[in-house]
Amino acid sequence: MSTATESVKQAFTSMTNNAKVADLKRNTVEVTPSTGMTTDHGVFISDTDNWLRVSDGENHGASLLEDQIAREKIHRFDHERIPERVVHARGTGAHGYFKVFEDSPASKYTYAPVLTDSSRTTPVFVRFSTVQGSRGSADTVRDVRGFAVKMYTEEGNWDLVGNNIPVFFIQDAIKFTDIIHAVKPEPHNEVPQGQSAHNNFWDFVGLQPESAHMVCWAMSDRAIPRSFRMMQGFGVNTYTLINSAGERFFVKFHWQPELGVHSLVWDEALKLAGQDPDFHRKDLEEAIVNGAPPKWTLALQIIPEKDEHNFDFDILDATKLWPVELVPLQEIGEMVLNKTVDEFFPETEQVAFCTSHIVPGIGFSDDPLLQGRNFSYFDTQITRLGGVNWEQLPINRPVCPVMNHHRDGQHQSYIHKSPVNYWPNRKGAGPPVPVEKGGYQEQKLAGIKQRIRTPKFQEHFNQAQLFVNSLAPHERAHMIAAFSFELSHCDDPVVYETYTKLLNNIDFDLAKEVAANVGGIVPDKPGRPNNGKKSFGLSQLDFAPQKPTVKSRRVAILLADGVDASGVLVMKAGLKAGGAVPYVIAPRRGNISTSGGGENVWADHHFDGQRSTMFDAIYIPNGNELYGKTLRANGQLMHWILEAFGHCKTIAGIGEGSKTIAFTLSHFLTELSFSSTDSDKVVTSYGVITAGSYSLKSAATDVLNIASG
Ligand code: HDD
Repeated sequence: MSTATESVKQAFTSMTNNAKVADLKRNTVEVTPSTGMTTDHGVFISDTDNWLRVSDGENHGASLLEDQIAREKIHRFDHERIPERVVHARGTGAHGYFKVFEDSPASKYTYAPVLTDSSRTTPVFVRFSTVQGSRGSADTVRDVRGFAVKMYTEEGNWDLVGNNIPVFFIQDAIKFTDIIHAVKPEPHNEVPQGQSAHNNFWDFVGLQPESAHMVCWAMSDRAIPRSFRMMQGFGVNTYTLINSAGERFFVKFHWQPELGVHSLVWDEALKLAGQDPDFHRKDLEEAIVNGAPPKWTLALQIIPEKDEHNFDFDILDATKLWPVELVPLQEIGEMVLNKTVDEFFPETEQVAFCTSHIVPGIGFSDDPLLQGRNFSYFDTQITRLGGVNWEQLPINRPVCPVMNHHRDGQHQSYIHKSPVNYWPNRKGAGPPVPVEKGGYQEQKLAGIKQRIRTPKFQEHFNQAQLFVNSLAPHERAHMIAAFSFELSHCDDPVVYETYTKLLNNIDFDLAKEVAANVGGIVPDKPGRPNNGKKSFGLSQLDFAPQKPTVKSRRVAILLADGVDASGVLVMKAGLKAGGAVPYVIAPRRGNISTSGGGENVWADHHFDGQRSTMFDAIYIPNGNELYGKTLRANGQLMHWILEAFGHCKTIAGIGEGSKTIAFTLSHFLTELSFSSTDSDKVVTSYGVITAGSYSLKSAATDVLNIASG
């Protein structure tokens, strides 16, 4: 998919001044053609194609087990796979950096240099993921997206292991096994893959109303992002910060994408899952390689410790967000992802995050979900990465020194030069010794041991209403469609009836519509009154990019023999200048003849090799009369136009191109009239407003400006 050459990629990579990337070089193997092939123990191999066997030269005899070369090759292959992550198995990652703004207010709240020192550039590795599916599942399924950030700070690694949704399904980590068992493929037949649309998930969430708020987010457009680059990230849990005066604050972390928040529409997501299951993975790589590195602002929500109980929800409850009207966002720095990995397995697969990895100046809260997470992440890596030394793996090791008395274990790769491996020891002050001010000091403990949930943890619908009330009409329509799709896939009436009943506690009209669609019991009165509240930042429309841009947007230029070459070249150059990624698509891949006998145009793909779903916009240039006729006789091209129109994408054309667009749309959508069939005019179309339409409209304007310029 990538259009950039390897050399561009390398040039870009070498621009990256990144301490972690430099550290990884210690383990990076430069594979050169002149290097002879060896076994793992370093002996040269002269034949890797034929197993050593008994033969008289004419006939094959038995293959010999003594062939170390053959045995080693098969051994190594037999053990290539490791257990996939028990959740978030499907994902992709990239390197980058985090930098604090010069006017960051963070030092009021924390002494952590990573959040306060604007002279630092902290290397990061970020892994985005889906939750439910296996390692090979499709990218565009309806699911929560993981947003895990590892910051390699000078004080140790800080892992902010978040999602693209600010709340979670459960309040207490002890329920994690249940929610994950319920959402994962069902145990008797391992169905479905990459979906929550099945009995067990809806059965569980119907009986566990604390999930109501998060379920609404998961049924919203947030769960089908256009790109990892166009979604927010949230630490979700409540952490704490401590400043140099010893004052403590509760904090929530937010990543705000520079490109705004955009989603696919469901039909696109479904189709892409088949047409290009790696759509998001490739999108991230393509943007970085083409010089459009994604960027996020890190913002904090801060609550002083003394105000902990001043809210009508519990600020330690991960099923609740902190409305920005009550706790404003404070921007403190930005993160840029500007380097792709060199090899997927040692970097993206072996990277391991732990919520328990925090650095001095940052602390935990008593959030019961976070407390349980702090146990789980370290633990799971022991199985996944084969032992306790997984933090020594190149991608996981800190860029600052690591020194302690932990020893041995499987895959120990450090050699410690010391006669003692315990503390205290007769060497007295000999290293390593505990230091005066280390991490993990700012813990507050109170209370009596009990298995309880406090009263505020027992209110589950207020914020679900807040979310639903805040959606734009089209977002609400998408949500109704999503609930209806999912519950239609549940064939047990107990399941869909229970859930539609629960929905009535959130929104009467929503519940009525969904129940009618899926065969639930249509309610005749609301389950509880609507609180009528809304909050900023819950609708995606609140995240329009500050500067609309076509940067990194994929544009398909559709054409055929007889096209006007200059029109294509000008548009391509214009799009590239704007940072967009144009592809030429024609009835066949290869040279396409142009009108007037000019130079041929190279088509990157044929009409059936790609689909409109893979692009943000389509453009059809002008050409000669025969060209126009050819276009208008091509059913596949018409499908491109109609599908793109249905997904509310920018469609632009000039001359025969615009005629073709107008012909197609007015032919198939007879109730719409397109006045402009004038061959000098540019025709564009946007369908009904849907998620993402803001950016697409802006993109349209930009495309047209570029085209007309
Ligand atoms: Fe988790 C992975 C995010 C609750 C247990 N989780 C994992 C990843 C992300 C999250 C992004 C993938 C990390 C990667 O890319 O390697 N998890 C969350 C968020 C949660 C959350 C935002 C709620 C606030 N998780 C959660 C709970 C538990 C876990 C309550 C267990 C008690 N999560 C895990 C895990 C995983 C994991 C089993 C699987 C792979 C891994 O950790 O490294 O330990």
